[in-house]
Amino acid sequence: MPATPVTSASNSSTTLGSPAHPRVSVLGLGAMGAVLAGTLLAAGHPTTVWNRTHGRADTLRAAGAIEATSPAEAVSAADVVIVCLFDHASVHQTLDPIATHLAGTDLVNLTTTTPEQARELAAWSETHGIHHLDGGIMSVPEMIGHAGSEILYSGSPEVFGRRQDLLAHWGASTYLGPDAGRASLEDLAILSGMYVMFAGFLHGAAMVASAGVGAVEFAGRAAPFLAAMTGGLGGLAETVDARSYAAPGQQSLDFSDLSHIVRASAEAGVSTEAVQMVQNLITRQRDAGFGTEGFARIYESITDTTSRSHR
Ligand code: FVH
Repeated sequence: MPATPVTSASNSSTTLGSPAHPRVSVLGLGAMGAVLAGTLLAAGHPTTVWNRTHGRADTLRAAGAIEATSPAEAVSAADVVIVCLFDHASVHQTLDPIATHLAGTDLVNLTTTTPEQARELAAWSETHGIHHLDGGIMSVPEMIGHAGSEILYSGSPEVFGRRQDLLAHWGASTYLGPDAGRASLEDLAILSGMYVMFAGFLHGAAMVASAGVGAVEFAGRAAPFLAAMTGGLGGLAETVDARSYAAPGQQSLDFSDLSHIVRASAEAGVSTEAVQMVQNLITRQRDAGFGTEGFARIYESITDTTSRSHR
């Protein structure tokens, strides 16, 4: 949370923005919304905030933000409206009643939604004359405004162009094109990789626990190896883009067979689900005669949904 008060932000009727510091309103002061608002306030933007439950704006108010009593009041004081709520339903519950107030404003939705939900919000915005940009936050609140923070955007190129300087206060901004669903798609795709990796790590931790090894001790050995393995992602990606899996030097599917890991998991008395999921993807390709091809070939098991029932 910023410590710097914004002295110009004394009340909503007299606060004026400037080309360098347009007026912003942030709807939603959860863990992420509060940090997004605080960062803009610290950067000198006249900042109005609103949260469904009263009492979450105290620190921001003390730092110079204006607390609006309703979403309508909040957006009427803004050139740019930032939305960071729980989910797609809460976005509509908040914005639908104030669509007419939002007409003509730039709306940046940073709530995590599915790609189709982002496209739906883009269509809804267009119907109401609202300029919509969607964002996928690839950071946790502590990272916002610091090195390593990144937000993916897609939707209106005009909003991204107009508001690039403002967005830069939160971290690196990457614009992925006019399809409003693209930022969400890439956000959730990256998170898929993270969650499957975390599940694999926890699976390993459960295996070694059977020998009395603590998860912290295990993490000390697993983390460097897993970090080194991410260096192989580029090679996998090239193979997938070429759709040519017979690459010499790559680990074959026959070699990658996980039956020993599945068996060791059962012997350790833990669920085999996490590793069996990968084994199923491998088995489908080996059964189809591709055992000598590279591990990246399991991409075909993932994209060919028709063969799922044959495993
Ligand atoms: N926190 C994180 O690390 C991640 C990083 C990646 C992106 N996510 C997404 O950001 C959205 C907000 O996340 P958050 O961490 O701020 O979430 P909470 O702290 O749970 O705050 C939720 C806010 O939403 C308000 N809210 C919920 N339902 C409604 C509703 N029906 N109408 C209006 N507001 C609603 C809630 O208000 P209240 O409970 O205090 O009244 C909070 O302000 C989210 O999409 C993450 O996936 C964060």
